[in-house]
Amino acid sequence: MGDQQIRIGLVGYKFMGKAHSHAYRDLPFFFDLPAVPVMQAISGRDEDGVNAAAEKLGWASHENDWRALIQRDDIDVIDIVTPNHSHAEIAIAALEAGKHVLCEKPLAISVDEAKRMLAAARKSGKVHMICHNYRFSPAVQFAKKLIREGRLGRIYHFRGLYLQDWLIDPDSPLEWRMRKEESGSGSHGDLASHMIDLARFLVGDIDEVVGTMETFISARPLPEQEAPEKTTEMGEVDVDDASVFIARFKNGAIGTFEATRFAGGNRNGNRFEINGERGSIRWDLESMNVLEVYLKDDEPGLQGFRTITCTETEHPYGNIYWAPGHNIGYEHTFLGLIREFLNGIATGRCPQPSFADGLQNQMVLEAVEKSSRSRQWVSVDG
Ligand code: 4PW
Repeated sequence: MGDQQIRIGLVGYKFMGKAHSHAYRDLPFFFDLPAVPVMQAISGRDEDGVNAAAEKLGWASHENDWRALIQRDDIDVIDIVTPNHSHAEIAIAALEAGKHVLCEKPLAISVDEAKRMLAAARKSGKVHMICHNYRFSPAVQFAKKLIREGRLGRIYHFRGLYLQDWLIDPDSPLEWRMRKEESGSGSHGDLASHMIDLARFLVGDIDEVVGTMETFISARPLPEQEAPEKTTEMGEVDVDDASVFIARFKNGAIGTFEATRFAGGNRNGNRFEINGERGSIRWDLESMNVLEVYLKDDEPGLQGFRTITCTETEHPYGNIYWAPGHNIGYEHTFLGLIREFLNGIATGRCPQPSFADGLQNQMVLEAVEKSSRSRQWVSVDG
């Protein structure tokens, strides 16, 4: 194990805070890292909440203001897991203070913000990465390998679905993910951004889009802390509940994307199918170790999708955790990503997906939003 330490400051501590904290804790258990992460400090506005999180998640200290975290000279990395509207301000301040930055997705709430974040990252010379963790599933990495090797030939189709159902109940209370001011968009930035990242990673850049977005339930009960006396008080949902779009890729492929929080029975169904001239592949997060592969050159009579569990030495990231054949889970996608981030800091190179990928992603998101308003095809590059 290397002697170098990388001291982390985490801003936020809820769902993604837990996922990132778990990764920092587990990485040294699995790997001989060139630089070991030290869980130095966590920040959050609520003293009781952040104190309890620091203790539970294993952080050495805590702050009540992210600005105090950034000012500390015993912190090398700022890791941002806060609501989307705060990403730009925190990331830019952190980069200007000389910190490396890992940021949750979507990078920002607008293309303009994302551009400013990338400019600050480039000016700082620091390592920057956006947390599109699903790239680091071994089956997705194996899909990339097959495509890179030309096993599917020319790609014709990308078909992506990201289906959740946690908002189907109209009594489900309003929270930041349903408020445009804080989230930028709804299922679009939250779920479609992951599909866009996988599509860009596996197929290539998107040229133009046409899409539509819908809000099925536009008023929801305010959460208890905002309406303690009147639990029936309602607040406005001003983001999409679902977004669908068609895309033309720069390499001539075409794609369809559907993101929704209203697909009953689908808790976290992140799926894609890719069809090429020589074969097809399919992946589903809910069976994330498996890649289904069809190769056109297979013997007649034996043709069809074969089910490959990507836990062998031949599968990138396949058996880096356990011995071949031993499955891994959702949490390992964060280990894979953060391992690349730490290696990037140790070696002075910026891993992908970087803020440049985050900006490209934001440009696709925003083009779909424009298309939904204008009902026209919109070019991603403007
Ligand atoms: O990656 C997914 C997110 O974009 C997550 O696992 C859950 O759904 C939490 O936020 C969204």
